[in-house]
Amino acid sequence: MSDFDTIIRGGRISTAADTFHCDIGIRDGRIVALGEKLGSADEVIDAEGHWVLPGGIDSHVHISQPSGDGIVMADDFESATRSAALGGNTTVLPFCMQEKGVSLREAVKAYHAKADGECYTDVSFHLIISDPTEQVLGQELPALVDDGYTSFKVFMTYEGLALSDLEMLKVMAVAREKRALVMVHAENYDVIRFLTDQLEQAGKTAPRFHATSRPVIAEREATYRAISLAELSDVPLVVVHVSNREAMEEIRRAQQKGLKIFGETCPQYLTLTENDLDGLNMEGAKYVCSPPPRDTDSQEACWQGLQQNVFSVFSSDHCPFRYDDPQGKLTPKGRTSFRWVPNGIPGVGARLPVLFSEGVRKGRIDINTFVAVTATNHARAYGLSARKGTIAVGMDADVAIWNPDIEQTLTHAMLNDGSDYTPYEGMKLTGWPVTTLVRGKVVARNGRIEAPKGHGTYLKRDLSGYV
Ligand code: DUC
Ligand code: ZN
Ligand code: ZN
Repeated sequence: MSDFDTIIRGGRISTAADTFHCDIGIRDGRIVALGEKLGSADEVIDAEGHWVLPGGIDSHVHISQPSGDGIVMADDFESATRSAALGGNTTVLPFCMQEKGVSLREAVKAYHAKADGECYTDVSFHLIISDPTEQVLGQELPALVDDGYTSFKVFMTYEGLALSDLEMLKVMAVAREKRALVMVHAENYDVIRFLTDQLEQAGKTAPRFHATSRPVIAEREATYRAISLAELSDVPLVVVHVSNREAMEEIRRAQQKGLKIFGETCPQYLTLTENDLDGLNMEGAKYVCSPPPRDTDSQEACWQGLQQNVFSVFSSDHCPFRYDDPQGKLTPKGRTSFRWVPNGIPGVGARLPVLFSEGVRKGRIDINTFVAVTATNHARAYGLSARKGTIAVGMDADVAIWNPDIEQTLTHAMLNDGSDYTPYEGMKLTGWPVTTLVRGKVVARNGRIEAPKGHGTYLKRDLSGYV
């Protein structure tokens, strides 16, 4: 009988803290040994010349989320977690969205039904609170936190989702009581509504004006307000998908005051600008997401946020719609104004290669920061660090093995998601995750899926390490 089920031999391992060379011994899905020249195994994976990292945890993805009015998301759980695994991820955290008038419990039940048996990576769900009724706040939400749904997102914009300040305070009061973690989409709804109407009246309806309708001021103001409400409520807060310097500086200021305010940024804010929304005809719709990509100074600020620990997590905000599809971005229902273009872009498969290449290989961040912002900090923030997010004895064997030197041009075909484009098409990338193991099983290798769908399981979470 072999000593281990699997040995990953001879790789260069990096965690959020250290880099060292050794073998990894895996049994029953967990790391049981780190050492030199470990004995025998049923499968030995040669990692000589490769970098061995904790599998990515993408804590901000949208999968099979109801998107309203004839619009359909491009990914279900099978295709999204397939792309995630091919891109070096081992866990994703999508949002289970409550629609107005629907109970949270019902929403959670429906979402589990979509995910069960469909996943290649492990999954867990945040909640989106859109209808904070007395029943939701008093009964359902507290019970769901006890059941392992320990984080929830609130929106300050979008019809059907935006909460008033009063409603946000009520949600935060539950979070304080239950020690749950609140995430916020911070953009000023009234500013966006006002500017959208004005732009349309002036005939300015092209995708580019999506960015004009959601200026930095709208994000900065809402960020400041959300932080203020969190301070008043005495709760930690994650400001998600931060796109620019002013919002980043609001978060830094709060952190310097000693508040538990955390920041997240995403690949689109490091690599795209609002000029990408300028494509011919409706091509710019491919880049419509919210907040929108900004300018090169904003990109620089987002890099600084990662370098200086203002942002602790780097997520994809994968929110996929097909482009050339009546249910997607291109003139939904024949409507041509940017107002109707579904907000969101795909990125779950591209997130890690883009940051590895643009960040680590170009010398903007070191490999330990890469691991922290793509895996370890996500596990800590969202109550998974007892099992996930690092390479250590006793942890789940969630591992991505990288060829750090391979040079490729990114194409949508490499990502294997349900969309029909990637906003990162044509990027020259150095480094790629060649093998991904989820709880010790090879799920993706050399661009192919090897595990059956359903290997990925649902994770009940502990309370956040940030609370
Ligand atoms: N917010 C998200 O979190 N994702 C996609 C679109 C949006 O507005
Ligand atoms: Zn959002
Ligand atoms: Zn999102």
